[in-house]
Amino acid sequence: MTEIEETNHKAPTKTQVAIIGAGPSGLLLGQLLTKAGIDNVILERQTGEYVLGRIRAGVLEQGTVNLIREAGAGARMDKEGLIHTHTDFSFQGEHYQLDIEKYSGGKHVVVYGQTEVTRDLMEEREKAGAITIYEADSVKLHDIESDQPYVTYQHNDELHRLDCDYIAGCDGFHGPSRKAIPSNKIEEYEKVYPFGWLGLMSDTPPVNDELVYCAHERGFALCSMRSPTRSRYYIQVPDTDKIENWTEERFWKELKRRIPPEMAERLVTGPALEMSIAPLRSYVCETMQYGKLFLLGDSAHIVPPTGAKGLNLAASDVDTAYRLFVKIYKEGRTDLIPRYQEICLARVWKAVRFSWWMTMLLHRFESGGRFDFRVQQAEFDYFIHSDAGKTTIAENYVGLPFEALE
Ligand code: RFL
Ligand code: PHB
Repeated sequence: MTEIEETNHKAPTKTQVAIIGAGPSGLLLGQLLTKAGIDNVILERQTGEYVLGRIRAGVLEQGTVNLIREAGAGARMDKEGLIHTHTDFSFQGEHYQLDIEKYSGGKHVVVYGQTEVTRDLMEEREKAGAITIYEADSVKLHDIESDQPYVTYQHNDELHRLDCDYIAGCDGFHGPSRKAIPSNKIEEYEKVYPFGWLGLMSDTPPVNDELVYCAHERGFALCSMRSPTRSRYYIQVPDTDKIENWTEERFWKELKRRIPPEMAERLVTGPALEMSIAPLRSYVCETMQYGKLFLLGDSAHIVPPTGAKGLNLAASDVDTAYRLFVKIYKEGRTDLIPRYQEICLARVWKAVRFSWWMTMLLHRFESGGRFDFRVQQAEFDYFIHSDAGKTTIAENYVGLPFEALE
C-alpha cells in the first residue's frame, strides 16, 4: 500500500463539505478549505496511483499558479515549472512566434504537468491529515435539495454514509454528481467535433523551446513538453480511429509531415511512455449549483484541449467555490450562493469560445473542402499579423481574470 492510500482506514460519518473526486478540482478545493479550517472529506473511486497515472494537461495560467501557491502546494511547481513567455504556431509548415507576454500586458504561462500538480496536492493533503477515501465505490448523492444532504458509498464491502452541509461535485465528466440534478432542472449545451487527439509522451528533448500549434492540410499537430527531457506530442485523428491502428513509428512519421520542415529534421524520436486517443468536445452544464450541490471542473464543463483551458477552468471554479465557502462558514453569507454559478459561467463561456475558436482555426475539417481551408488560412494570416489579433490570442491564452464574489 502506498503512503497516499493509507488514509483509507478512517471512515468519517460527518463533514462540512463532502468532495467527490480526487482530480485537480477536488484536491485543490480540499487543500484550500483545510487551510481555512473548513472540514472536508474526499471520496475517490480510483486508487491514488491510478489518478496519478492519467496523463493530461500541461499548461497553467497565472491564476491557477497563484491558487496552487495559496493552497500551499506550489514549492515544486515554482522550482521545476517552465515559464513560457511565447507560444508558436505554424500554418502549412511556416513557423510563427507569438510573444504572449508582450501582447497580454506582461503575463506568461507555466508548463507543469497535471500529474505533478495532483501529486503535490496529494502530498500536502496527506501532511495536513485531511481524509481521502480512495476506492470508494457506488458513490451516491442524497437529499441535495434539503438541509441535510448526505453521500453513501461502498468501501471494503461495507456501505458507508457521510453527512455533510454541502457537496462539491469534482468527479469529472462521467461522475455521479451532475447526474444527481433532476433532468427537468438541468440546462446543458454540447458540441462534438469529428476528430480526436492522438497523444504520445516520450523521454526525448522537446523539438522546440516553445509549444508549437501546427495547422496543416493533413491535420492539426501540437508539440508540447513536460520538462527539458520529456516531450508531449499530439496529432489530430478521425473520431472513428482506434489506438490499435497506430504504431509509434507511424505516429512519428505523421507528426513530421505536419510540423515545420526544419523542426521535423531536428525532431528526436524515442519509445512512447504513453499513447492514447482523446475525443474532442465542448460541453457546458449551466446548472452549476443545485440545492446543496456545487459542480466544479470537468463535471460541469468540457473544452477541447486546443486552448489549454480545461484544468485552468477547474481552478477558476475552485477559486470561486473556496471563497464562497469561506464567506458562508466565517460570515454566514448564504445569500452569496447564487453568485457561484453567475461568476463561473461568465468565465466558462469565454474559455469555451476561445477553445472552440482555436479548434476551428487550426484543425482540418473533412467536410469543409478547399474553400474552408483557404478561409482558415486567411483568418490565421490576419490574426498573426495584426496587433489586435495577437492581443486577442495572447489575452485569452494566458487566461482571463478571476472575478471577485462581491
Ligand atoms: P478529473 O481530472 O476528471 O477528475 C475527476 C475525478 O473524479 C473521480 N471520479 C469519481 N470519484 C468517485 N466516484 C465516482 N463515481 C467518480 N467518477 C469519477 C475520477 O476518478 C477523477 O479522479 O476532473 P477535474 O478535477 O475537474 O479536472 C479537470 C482536468 O482534468 C481537465 O480539465 C484537463 O485535464 C483538461 N486538459 C487540459 N487542461 C488544461 O488546462 N491545459 C491543458 O494543457 C490540457 N490538456 C486536457 C489536456 C485533457 C486531455 N484529455 C485527456 C481529455 C490534454 C488532454 C489530452
Ligand atoms: C499538453 O502539454 O498536454 C498540452 C499543451 C497545450 C494544449 C493541450 C495539451 O493546448
